[in-house]
This record gives sequence, structure tokens and C-alpha cells, in this order.
Amino acid sequence: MSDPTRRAFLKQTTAAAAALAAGCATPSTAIRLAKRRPLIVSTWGFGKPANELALKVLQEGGSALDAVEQGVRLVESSGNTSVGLSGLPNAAGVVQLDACIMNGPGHQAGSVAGVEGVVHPISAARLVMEKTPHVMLVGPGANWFARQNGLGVRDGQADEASYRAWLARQKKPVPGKGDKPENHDTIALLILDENGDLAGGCSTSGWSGKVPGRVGDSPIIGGGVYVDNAVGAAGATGLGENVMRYCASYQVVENMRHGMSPTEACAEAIRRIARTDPKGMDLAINFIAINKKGEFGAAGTQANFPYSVTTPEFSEVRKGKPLSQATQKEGGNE
Ligand code: SD4
Repeated sequence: MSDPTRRAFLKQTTAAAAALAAGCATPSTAIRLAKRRPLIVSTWGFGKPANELALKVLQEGGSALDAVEQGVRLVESSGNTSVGLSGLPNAAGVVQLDACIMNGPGHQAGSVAGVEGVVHPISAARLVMEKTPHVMLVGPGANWFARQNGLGVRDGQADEASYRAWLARQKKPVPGKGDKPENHDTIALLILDENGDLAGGCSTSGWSGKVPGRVGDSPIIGGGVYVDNAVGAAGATGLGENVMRYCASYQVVENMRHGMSPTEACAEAIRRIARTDPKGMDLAINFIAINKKGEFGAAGTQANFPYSVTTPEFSEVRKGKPLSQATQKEGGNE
């Protein structure tokens, strides 16, 4: 056992023993919750390698923020067609990227929107959070900031494969004129670290073929991601327009604050949006959530929305609960 892993194990068992001594957990609950730290949850199956890298970063002594950043960076440079510079371009053939990051302790947040050529938008978001008095930078200003801070920024447009896909797409209608949203995904990644602190981040190239300048939910704090260190964290993927109008990740965390399990909190946010939205359940939105106790869950309008869960004991892709079954607890004190 390496030193950091051993330290983590000792801390966990000490925390479990303290919970037990305080009378706030049964023996089996205390041990199970202790084992759930660190806990890493992310969107889609492509989140699994990101989770596993994040776990390694934590086990080697990195912070939760380091782990979020490294995990998301892995997807940003993986050739994913919805994340990073390999993402599909907008209607003008340009890849514009959005990302945000939040740190539970201190309630810090940083984000960038509509950046072009920035290899790792998640790192730019973290730098906004840590090196400026601001929360969000957009467009050319954000590009300038990334360059000034030594981040990789490439000139030019979409990479070749993306650009070819864009050219093929030109025969189809453009957004706003009957186009259907397609080819969009986000990596959102949430962490509960061994100290019980939370962090999260997300990154996307957004809606392919979008109108230039369109910004989705992902860089919006409370839209794409929200972290409240006293309660839990949530992240979104899907059609950003249906997330950002409702501060939906914020809603998920608020639902957990009011006592819902992570799965139920995700489902209830969707139900509430559907009650208001003219589209009803035809929203194309999915959420992941974790709480301070080490419970996790997901729900989406997409049947069996896949999400990835990693702890020191296991790492797997799971299916989000259909909304009709989302009152059942998953991964918690079941
Ligand atoms: C956006 N929410 O820009 C992102 C894209 C996404 O699954 O996650 N799609 O709207």
C-alpha cells in the first residue's frame, strides 16, 4: 500500500469510527460510507477513464481540484467529438468551447465560454478561479487570458475530422431553422474527497452546428455544475438551453439540501422543469449528483442515461434510473 493510500485508509477508518462513536451511524453504514471516499462520478461511459485518472491523482496526494482538472483534461484531449478541440464545430466551422470548475471549500468558481483554440478549457476555468477576482471570462478575452497564463492555444479552426463532418453538415438546415440538436455531450465530473470536501467541473464543445457565440449551460455556475460543500454537487449533460433556463444543477443540490437522495434530487429537478416547460418531458437533459454522505445517483430524460462511478473499491458505468423509478435510493444507504 503506498503512503497516500494508507493515509487515506487510516483517515477513512478514523472518520467511520468517529461517526459510530457519535451514534450517527450503524456499524455497517459507517464502514460503507468510509469506503465511499473518495467518490468520483461523471457523465457518460467516457467519464470512466477520467474518473480513474482522478482517483489516481487523489491517491498520489493531489487535491480534489487537481483530480477534477486532470480527469476532465483527459477527455478534452481524447478525440471526443463533443469535448475539446476535437469537438464538432459551430455553424461557421469553428469549435467554440465552454467549461467551468467549482471548489467546495471557499465556494470558489471559475468558467470560460466560447473559447477558440484552447486545448484545455477546464484549466482556463481553474485559472480564472484562482488567478483573477472574476468568475467567468468569454470569447477573445478568455483566449487572451489562457495564452497569458501559458496554456496551449492553437490557431485555426476545427481539426480535420471535425471540419469534414461540418462540411457534410452544410447540406442540412442550420440551428434556428428547424435543425435538431445533435452530437452534443459534456464531461461533468464530481468528487467527494477523503476529507469530505466536494469539487466539480465540466467541459464541452456544446451543440454542434450552433449559432456562433452560442453559450450553453456548461460554463454557467448552477447550470452545468453546482457544488455546495455543506450539501453535495450536481452536473448536467444534454440540451443546455433546457438546463440553463432553470439553474438546474443548482436545483438538484437544493433538492438534496431538503433531504432528497441524489437520484431523487436529479429526477425531481427534471419533473419540475417538465411541469413548466412547453416541451414537457421532451427536454433531452440528464443529471448526476453526489452528496456529502457519499451517496450518488443520476436521472435523465434519456432512458438508461449512462454515467460512471469510481471509488477505491470499484469503477463502473451505470445506468441512470428511469424517472418513474427514481424515488429508489441508489448507491446510498439502501
Ligand atoms: C450544451 N450541455 O452545450 C451542453 C452539451 C451537452 O449532451 O452536454 N450535451 O448544451
